[in-house]
Amino acid sequence: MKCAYKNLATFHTDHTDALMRFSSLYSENMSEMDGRHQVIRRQIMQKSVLLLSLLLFPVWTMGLSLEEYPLAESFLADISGKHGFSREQLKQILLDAQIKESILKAISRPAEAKPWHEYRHIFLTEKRISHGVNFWHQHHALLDKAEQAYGVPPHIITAILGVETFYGTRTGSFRVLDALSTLAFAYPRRAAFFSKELEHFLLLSREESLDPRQPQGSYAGAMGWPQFMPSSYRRYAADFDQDGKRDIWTNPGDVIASVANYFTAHGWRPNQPVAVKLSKPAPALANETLKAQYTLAFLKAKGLPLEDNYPPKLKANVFKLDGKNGAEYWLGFTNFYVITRYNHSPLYAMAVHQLSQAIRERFQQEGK
Ligand SMILES: [Ca+2]
Repeated sequence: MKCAYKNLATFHTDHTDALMRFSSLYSENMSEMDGRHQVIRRQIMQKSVLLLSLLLFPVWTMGLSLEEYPLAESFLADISGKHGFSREQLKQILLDAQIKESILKAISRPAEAKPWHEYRHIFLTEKRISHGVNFWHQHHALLDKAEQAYGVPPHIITAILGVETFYGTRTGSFRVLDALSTLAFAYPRRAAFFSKELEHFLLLSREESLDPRQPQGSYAGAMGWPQFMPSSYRRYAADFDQDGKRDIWTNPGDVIASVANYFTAHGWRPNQPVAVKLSKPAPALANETLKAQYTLAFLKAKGLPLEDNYPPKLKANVFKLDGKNGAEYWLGFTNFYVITRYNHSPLYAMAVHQLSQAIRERFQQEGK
C-alpha cells in the first residue's frame, strides 16, 4: 500500500508540475503586466491549478495487494479450503478490499476513560429521550410483538438502538469489507479477532445472498441499527417478518427481534429489575465483577441496606460509579449483566438502563 500511495503521489505531483509549468509560462508571457500584478496573477493561477488538479485527480483508494499483506494471503488459503469458497472468487473480493488509514487511526485512538457523570451526558440527552419515545410510538406493534415472543421489553430494545445508532440513523459509512480487511490484515494486535469476523462476514454474505462489497458499517465492521458484528449477526439476527431475509439495515421488525433475541440468548429475565441505586455507600461490598454473583440474602446479611422487597434468592452484585456528587453505589442484577454482553462496560449498561427508564417514563406520561 505504501508503495502504491508513493507512486500515486509522484504521479499526482508530476501532473501538478506540468500544469504549474504551463501556468507560469502563461503568466511570464504577460510582459505588459507589472511585477506586482504578475505575483498576484501567479498566486491565483497556482490556486486554480491546485483546484483543477484536485478535481481531475480525486483522493485515490487502492485495492488490497496480497503480496504486501501476508496475513491476507494466508487468510485466502485458509478460508477458501475451509468453507468451499471458490479461491478465485474469494481472491477477487479480497483484492477489492481497501486498507484504510482512517480505520487504523480510529481503532488506535486511546479509549478515554470518562467518569460516569460525564459518560452519562453523552447518552442521557433530551434529544435521545424524545427520539426514543417517538421510536416506540412508531414501532409500537413490533415492539409489543417482540416482547411477547422474546420477553424483552420495548424500552430496553429502544434504548439499545438509541445508544448504538441513534435509532438507526447513524449506522456507519465504512464498507464492512474494508473495515474487517484493514483490521484483519494491517492491524496485527487484533488480527486474530478480526480475521475471524471477516470469515463470519464472508459466510454471512453467502448465507444472506449479500454482495460482500456492499454492506456498510462502523470502522470496526459493526452493522445495521443494532451494530452487530458478523458473528453476532449470524448467531442472533432474526427474520421477524419471515420474508427469508434477516435485514438489520432497513427492516425495523427484523432489527427489533434481533436485539430481543440477542438479549434472550444471553439470559435476559423478563420482569426482573436491572439495577437500583443504594441509599447508603457500600465500599466494602463494591467490586468490579459484572456478574450478579451474590444472593440478596447474602448481601443483606453483610449489612447492605435494601429498601425494596426483592426475593432473597435474587442475585446481584454491588458496584461503584463516579457520580457528579461523589461515589454512587449500585446493585446490578442479572439483567444488568446481560446488558454488558452487548458491550462489556458497566458505564454502557448503566447508560442503556437509565435511557430506557427515561424513555419509559416519558412514554407512560404521554399515554395518560
Ligand atoms: Ca425479514
